[in-house]
Amino acid sequence: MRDDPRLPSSPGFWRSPLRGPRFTSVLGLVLLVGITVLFVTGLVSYAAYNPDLSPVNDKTPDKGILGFYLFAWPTNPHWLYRLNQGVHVTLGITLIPVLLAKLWSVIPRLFALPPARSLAHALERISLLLLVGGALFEFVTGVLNVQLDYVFPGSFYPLHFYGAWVFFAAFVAHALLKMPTALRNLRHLREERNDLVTPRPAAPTVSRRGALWFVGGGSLLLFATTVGQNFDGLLRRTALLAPHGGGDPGSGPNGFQINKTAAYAGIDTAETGEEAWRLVVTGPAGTVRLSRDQLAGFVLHSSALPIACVEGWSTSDQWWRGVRLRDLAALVGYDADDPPDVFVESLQRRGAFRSAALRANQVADPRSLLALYVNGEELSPDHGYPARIIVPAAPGVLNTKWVARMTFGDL
Ligand SMILES: Nc1nc2c(c(=O)[nH]1)N[C@H]1C(S)=C(S)[C@@H](COP(=O)(O)O)O[C@H]1N2
Ligand SMILES: [Mo]
Repeated sequence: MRDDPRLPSSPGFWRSPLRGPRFTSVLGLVLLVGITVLFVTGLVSYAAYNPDLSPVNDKTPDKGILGFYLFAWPTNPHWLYRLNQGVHVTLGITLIPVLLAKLWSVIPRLFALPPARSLAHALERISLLLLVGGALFEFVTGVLNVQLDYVFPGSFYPLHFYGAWVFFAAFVAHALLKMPTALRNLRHLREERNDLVTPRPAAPTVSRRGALWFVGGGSLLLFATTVGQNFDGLLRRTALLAPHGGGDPGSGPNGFQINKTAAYAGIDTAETGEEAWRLVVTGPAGTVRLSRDQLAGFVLHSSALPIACVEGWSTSDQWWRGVRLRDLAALVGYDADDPPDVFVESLQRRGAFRSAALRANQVADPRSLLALYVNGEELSPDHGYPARIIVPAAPGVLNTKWVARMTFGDL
């Protein structure tokens, strides 16, 4: 039965002469480096979201020791999140062909019988279940989120975060077990035979080198049609695979990428006019209500900062102009040099990202603004008119648009 080549449990069923230890080892070592970078940039990205600030940023209850590393996200350099998230998303997409080729190269082992030869072998196979399942889960949830297909139940953050820990634990175990073999396979000129080498090779349709070029070419193609979403102008239009890449963000001062439009967020122009809109700022000294004209009469400051979204797209630096967050803290009873956290709420009544909390170090940074203008013009409705938050090095999701209320005080 085991040797019936019509059954996938038989080694003779798998006939590609490409499979063998060296092919698998090359792909495995590429993934070892790539997935480690994905894991680190992913954890860093999660920290940037300030998930330990209640009540809003934390969408991952009971993360316990998995959140041990969380730190106060810095505001320098101002492109930090743009770089981190650009690397995370672009690299993740680029590695998809390598991952698929790696899984293909070892698929005979999925069907190998008996299911377990020993306790150690049984444990190894269970860890492979976590490894392969974890890899597929992380890549699928990541791609779905980047493509704005929010089909999974619940919020993306906890799913991708817990999944990453499960996947990476199995990944480390696997790398420790296999690395010596992988390195040996690459050093020796003549390949060792193992169970991946078919006993019944079919005629080759492509050389091994050709197959590696095919995988690498696939990766290069994905890279070239994704990376442009981190840049402006013509480069952005090369990002054919990115939902925020290929489109035209328009021209003029407000002509840069928009995530959710005012119409999508249900912002009614009747609520944003000079008569209707008031910013409500609260702190220990009381509550202040300000019209946009009053805000425009404050001392205004400029800072050049990008929008960098968790989904891996970003803009170059835009010139924002508005009131410093630290000055608003001073208005309601704090020392501008030592302000607290702030909880920011939008006019928006439905949908995600209507509110966010910022950490004291972000409020204190003199470049952090409640912006009224961008690139010398009024904010457009889609970029957050009458006023929006902009903070250096913060993920886009913390830059709340259509701000209505700011509550200062340690969270
Ligand atoms: N009120 C509100 N603010 C918001 C959002 C939103 O959906 N609603 N989206 C956030 C996200 S995820 C990003 S990336 C940025 C995008 O800003 P932009 O559309 O001006 O480029 O706005 C942030 N501010
Ligand atoms: Mo975003």
